[in-house]
Amino acid sequence: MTRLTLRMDGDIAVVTLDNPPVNAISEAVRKGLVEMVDRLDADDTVRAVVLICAGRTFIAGADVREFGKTPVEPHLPDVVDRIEAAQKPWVAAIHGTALGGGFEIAMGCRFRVALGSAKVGLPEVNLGIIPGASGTVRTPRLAGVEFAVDLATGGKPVSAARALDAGLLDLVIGNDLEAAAIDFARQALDADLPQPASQIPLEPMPDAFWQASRTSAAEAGHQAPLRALDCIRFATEHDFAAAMAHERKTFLDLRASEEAAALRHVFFAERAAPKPEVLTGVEPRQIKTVGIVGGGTMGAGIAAACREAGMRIVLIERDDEAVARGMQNIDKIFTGGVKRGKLSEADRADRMAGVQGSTDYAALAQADMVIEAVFEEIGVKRAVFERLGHFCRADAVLATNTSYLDPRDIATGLPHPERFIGLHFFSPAHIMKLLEIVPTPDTAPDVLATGFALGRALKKMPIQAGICEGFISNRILKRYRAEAEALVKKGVPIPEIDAAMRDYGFKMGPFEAQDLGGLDIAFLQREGARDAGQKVPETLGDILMRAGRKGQKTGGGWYDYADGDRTPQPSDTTTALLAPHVSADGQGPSLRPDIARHLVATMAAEGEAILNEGIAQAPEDIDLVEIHGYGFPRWKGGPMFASRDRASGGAA
Ligand code: T1G
Repeated sequence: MTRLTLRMDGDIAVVTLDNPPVNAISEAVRKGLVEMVDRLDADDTVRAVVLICAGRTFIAGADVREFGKTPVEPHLPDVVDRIEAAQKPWVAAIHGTALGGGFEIAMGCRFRVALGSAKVGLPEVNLGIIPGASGTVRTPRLAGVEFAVDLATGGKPVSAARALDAGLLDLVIGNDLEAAAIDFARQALDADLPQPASQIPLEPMPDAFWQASRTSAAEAGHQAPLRALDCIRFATEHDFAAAMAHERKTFLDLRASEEAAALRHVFFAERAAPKPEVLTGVEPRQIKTVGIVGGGTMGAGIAAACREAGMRIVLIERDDEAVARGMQNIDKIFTGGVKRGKLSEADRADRMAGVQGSTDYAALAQADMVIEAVFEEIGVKRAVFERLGHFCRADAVLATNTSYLDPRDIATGLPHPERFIGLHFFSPAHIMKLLEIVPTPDTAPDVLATGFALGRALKKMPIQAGICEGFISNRILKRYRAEAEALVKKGVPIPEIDAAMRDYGFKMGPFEAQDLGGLDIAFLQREGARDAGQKVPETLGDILMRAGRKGQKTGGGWYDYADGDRTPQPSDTTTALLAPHVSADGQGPSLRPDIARHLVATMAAEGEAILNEGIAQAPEDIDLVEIHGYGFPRWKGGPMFASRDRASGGAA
């Protein structure tokens, strides 16, 4: 329920907007603001107006839920213009995040004051659109063209201090925002009012600036940043009215685009996934101390991520030397943060002070959760959990980080199996956001809720996955790679397949990625399955592995690599090795868009099977797994979204 309330503080009107959860600008808000301007303009007792918001934040933008619908008057640009033209000056009082249309409304006000903790920004490009209510026209007038280009094409909010420095704010306030804003308004009346933003002149910029800006805007991989840049440039070369018309036309064009639909799909999917409805009301267990068994790359990454979230860490390794190595691996991560300026030396020391290393499982006696990250072999894992079952509290959550093994096999014989769960992290675990949460049939609901709570605490994207080989992520990856190899067998050149997926928006194609990570990892999985008696067909990757071609680490895999150079070079050796398996009749797709469409449809087909088997809870979860686990381009929405027309039988 939207409320726009008015109270008078002497001759200053205080207008408070209350539209939970983030004061998004709905149709009712737009109408209410215009009515309020008319009302206060007509009231002679009012000399100035403070616009402030209730709840957690100033207006966080237009209501994204209205984007799929036909725009309804009053349109936001007109609301902003109406506020700017008000007879009494309006002062925006900002806390939280004034974003998108929220900041555009603030720029329509004559003044802007903010708490020091506030942020302002124009994140529209993250939704595949551009600011549509003067963000590309007023921002350069207030803060200069360069700052406006960074803000509108980068989509990242800036601190109140930076915004003040740039000229976007008039005052930064320590506390009591409303009282300070009222005082500011009263004092402002004693001086000449500044020009409205729309009347501040704009200087054209040299071509070189626009070329350089274009290059960096293009790095986003989709069109919105480039279109925002175009609107800012147009604003420097035309008058306000023409610039507003150009911005509006661009905004409406992008608002209807496939990329904007995809990015909205991802926006809502990312907010739904970490809070599954089935867990509503289920209280997670408190996690303050986390044990990590295994201090290798994965264990150290998980330890660093948990420590960064404020948890105490107990690292367990098999001997003192391994403990020392594990501690170093964790310290290296925090030292990296110091080198990148993210952490101070004191921060690093504080982080490490919260990490205890030991060879004695008794050190886990008080751990609330223990995550195992040891070698991917069933015997090794079972031995770890046998000891955990003995040394840990009965209510300690015990988790395996296995990628491929069946968690039920690992938990065999474990006392209190209800507290066991799979937590599949992705390497590097302190960076990759995807976390697959894999309950067994015995896992208690509050333990599942604890997995999700851990994911949220670590600022990851927690997605529930059922038990099958590879869960959601590696099962689709395996199918994707197999289909890419099938295209090679049909005569589609390896470099063309990789180029097709890069053109589609991936940072790397399937073969380049395998060379980077190493062909040996998947090869060992296949060999392990074969040793266990499973029928696993020979793959092209097996042929390369048996020829010693593991990828970059051996100077050659699918591609050749010159010494010290990581640039993939087409390989005659690989061509010769695979020639007996490549048909000459070239049945595969030849155009890159067709190659990409075929491989994305293959991922979606596997996703459909995963949904039908109940391994994934929703198609959105599958899209998020691919986006956050394997770099599927966000502006394509994920394989399920990208192939949705195909699934419904529509034109793809
Ligand atoms: N519209 C509708 N709902 C929104 C929303 C929005 N803009 N932003 C957030 N929500 C909901 C969200 O779905 C969730 O709902 C709850 O608020 C908390 O969000 C013309 C057209 C503001 C920094 O892009 O960046 O203005 O799941 O979990 O982590 O130029 O939300 O609880 O039911 O993310 O504290 C521009 C998008 C729009 C801002 C808060 N604005 N939002 O983060 O909470 S385009 C944006 C955010 C525009 C004009 C154009 C973040 C946040 P539920 P949350 P958070």
